[in-house]
Amino acid sequence: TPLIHRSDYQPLAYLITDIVLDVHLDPDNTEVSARLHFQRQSPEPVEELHLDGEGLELLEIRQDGQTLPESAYRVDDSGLTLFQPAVEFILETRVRIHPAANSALSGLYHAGGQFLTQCEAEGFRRITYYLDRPDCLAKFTVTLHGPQQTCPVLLANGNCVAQGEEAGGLHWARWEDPYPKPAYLFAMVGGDLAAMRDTFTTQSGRQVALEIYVAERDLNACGQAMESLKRAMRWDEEVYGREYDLDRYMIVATDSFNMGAMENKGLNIFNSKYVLASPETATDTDYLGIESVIAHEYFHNWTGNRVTLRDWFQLSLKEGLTVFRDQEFSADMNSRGVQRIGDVRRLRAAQFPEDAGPLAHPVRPDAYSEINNFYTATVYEKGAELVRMLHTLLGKEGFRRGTDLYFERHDGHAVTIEDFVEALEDANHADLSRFRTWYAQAGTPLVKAQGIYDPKAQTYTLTLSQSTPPTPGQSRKEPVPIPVRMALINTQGAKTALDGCGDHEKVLVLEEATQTWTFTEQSDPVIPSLLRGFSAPVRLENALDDQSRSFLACVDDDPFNRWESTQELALQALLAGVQNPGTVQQLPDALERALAATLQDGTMDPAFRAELLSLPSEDYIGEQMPVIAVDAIHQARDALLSHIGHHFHDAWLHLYHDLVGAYARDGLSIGRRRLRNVALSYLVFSDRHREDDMTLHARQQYVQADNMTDRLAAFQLLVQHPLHDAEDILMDFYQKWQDYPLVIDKWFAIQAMAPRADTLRQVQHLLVHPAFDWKVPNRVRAVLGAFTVNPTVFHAADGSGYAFFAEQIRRLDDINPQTAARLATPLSRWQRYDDVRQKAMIQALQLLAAKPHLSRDLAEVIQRAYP
Ligand code: BAL
Ligand code: ZN
Repeated sequence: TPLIHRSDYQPLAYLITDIVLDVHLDPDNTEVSARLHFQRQSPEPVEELHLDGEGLELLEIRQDGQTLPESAYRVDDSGLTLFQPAVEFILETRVRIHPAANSALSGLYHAGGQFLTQCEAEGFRRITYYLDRPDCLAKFTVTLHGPQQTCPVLLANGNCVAQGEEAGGLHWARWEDPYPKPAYLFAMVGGDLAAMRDTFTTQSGRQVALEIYVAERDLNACGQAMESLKRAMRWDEEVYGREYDLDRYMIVATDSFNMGAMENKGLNIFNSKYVLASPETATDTDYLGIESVIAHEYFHNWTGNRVTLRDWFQLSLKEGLTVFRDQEFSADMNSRGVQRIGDVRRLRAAQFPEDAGPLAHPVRPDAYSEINNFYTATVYEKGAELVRMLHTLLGKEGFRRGTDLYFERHDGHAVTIEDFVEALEDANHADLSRFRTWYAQAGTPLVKAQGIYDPKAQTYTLTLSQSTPPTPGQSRKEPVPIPVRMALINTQGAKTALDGCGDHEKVLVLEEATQTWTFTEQSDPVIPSLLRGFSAPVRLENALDDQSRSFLACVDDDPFNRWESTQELALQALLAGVQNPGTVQQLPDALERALAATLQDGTMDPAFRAELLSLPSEDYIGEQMPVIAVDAIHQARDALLSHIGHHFHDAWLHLYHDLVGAYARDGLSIGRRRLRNVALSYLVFSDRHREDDMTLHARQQYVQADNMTDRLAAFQLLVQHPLHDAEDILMDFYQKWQDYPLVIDKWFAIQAMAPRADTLRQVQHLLVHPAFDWKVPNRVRAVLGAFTVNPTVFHAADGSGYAFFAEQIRRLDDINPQTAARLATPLSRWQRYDDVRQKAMIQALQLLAAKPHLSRDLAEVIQRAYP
């Protein structure tokens, strides 16, 4: 499949100033009439004007009111080409499409009785012929026609300007969006939906109607979404000075969606996972997910919609910036430290491996074959880290000056990452030329730190060096400016003054391959606390002994670094256990001290304590090894869990009983639930050393819980316990929740993630379960996605996991290529495993490559994974 290169960008030869759409919704045969007003922009005439179109049946075509002769255009698989187009003209087309057969969920589709659209990145071309690229900004007017009975609600972007009834039980509604926009932000919806309504008064005093559209029975599950939306609207006014610009903000929830949500102008369409929540059906994590995704899509109204992208290579311009904004919003709404730990966990779990494998690409990629494959952790999460570093380098006020200038300059335009960086520079008279390398260069830099204390001179000298390993297509790497937030901590656990200026914390910028800093007037030996708050997306090798780490784990006032020190101690114990299974027989002293300090400190935020007491994941441990020792990692981690459980058994039991409380949704209650469930899991793991059966506690909690957080935590422990028979619990859970798709997704996923000998067989059964549906991405991800994060089963040494998985991806590719391609990416990590697994993974990739009618999406992933 051909590659599209960033360097090939050409400005539009023609503008489309207005588009008027008329859509007759029908599941099997929808007709779309489009009236496009073209104006030539290029000084020279063009021979041909190509409009994108995919899977459209052309019924009629007219130019300036006249039917166009066949000699004046050509239709092929990629669209419609007009020959020798005039300087200015009106093109009218009528096409037929088939929403019910659209299982790819791109363009207009009919699912769960609703008509929905998804146009990002290139779905609009599946609705009508168009210049389907983000720099084509047009004013949209849309008239929807649909049956009263099944589609009482007809929505599109902007304002509803007219509506009426028509013959045959039909009705219609006309929507106008006053803001010119690219087609990827277009949306329309038709269905039988109820709305939860509220209002928001903007800072300038305008009233905005807020509407969340869901199935009638879900109306009582929209509270978190609505409250989050109002908080996000207020926050964007306060922190960025950005006000909402339409009279109406609509959100529609659907169970059938490829992504988490979509920021269509004034009409967001959401995966119901990020809208619906009640205490009985949603966990605390689900509630937080809703808050952040609702905010994310809302924030796009300025970062993405009002200022949009020139081309898809700039995707991180809106995604990196908007993720940064939603992370900061969540940090302001909840605990900043815990938020940061979660963000870094996600970055390390998804982005670091991507950046270290064959799918590595810069935050601003240079080439793609299928843009849908670039909605990646690198573009999103690493992109957000780059914005965070800019924020750190310029300071809060400087960053705000920069974004103010960015909005002022580029409102209503389609721009580039370069424009963003320039606005930050110009507003601050700063030079960010070296920073640009971050956008162009793939790979995670490794920073090594070496410090020497000189008691005679009373100085502490810190040497930092950086290197970035090669990535595909980039063998040589430049140094990048790395902001390293740091402090020095003395033997009393206090931060010392740095260089006598009274500053106790500093941001060092490591720009060269190696740099040295000397801190004077250090009368005591000090321990460096480096990369505080995870101030840059790098790996840090900090040569500290266990004692110093344990000390930092107890005293560091930077929440991230305190957590990191504990994680590092746990990691060392785990890696030792992997090398030599006998070593996990006891708890290393340094780790024991760190955990004990956290267990004993009842004054600390319980959510933060829960983080401090949780072990690194199997995947994270594997990432630190040259060859991922799948089974040994699992065993070492299990062993350490059970040792910690056993060693602190009484403390866990005490916590478990002490933290009981009535269900409430405030931060403290959430933290208490989280910590209590950490205690429960250690108690269950401690079983292996004891007579008493701690699963009884889990069973009791499962039965008695009045909320999904506690119920699910217990459920997961029971279902995933390698020795426990949880058949009755599985049945009970299914029966209770069978009418709640989001809860049943959890039921599927927890089974698929169970590290048990019979899991593969179980997953095979799940795929033929009556509630399994290949057309619903959430359900597919619940089984196949969860399966890939079950290391010992997916990576079973006999290759059974890979072979099974590849078969399923082949099947899925014919139904939903975008989801198939995304799910297949774990196979790209084959180099990280032993020879036997490598062979089996490559075989799985070859099985996929040989598939007839391989989609462009999946083909590109396979091609890059195994060139
Ligand atoms: N633009 C796709 C979904 C999101 O990132 O908001
Ligand atoms: Zn986004």
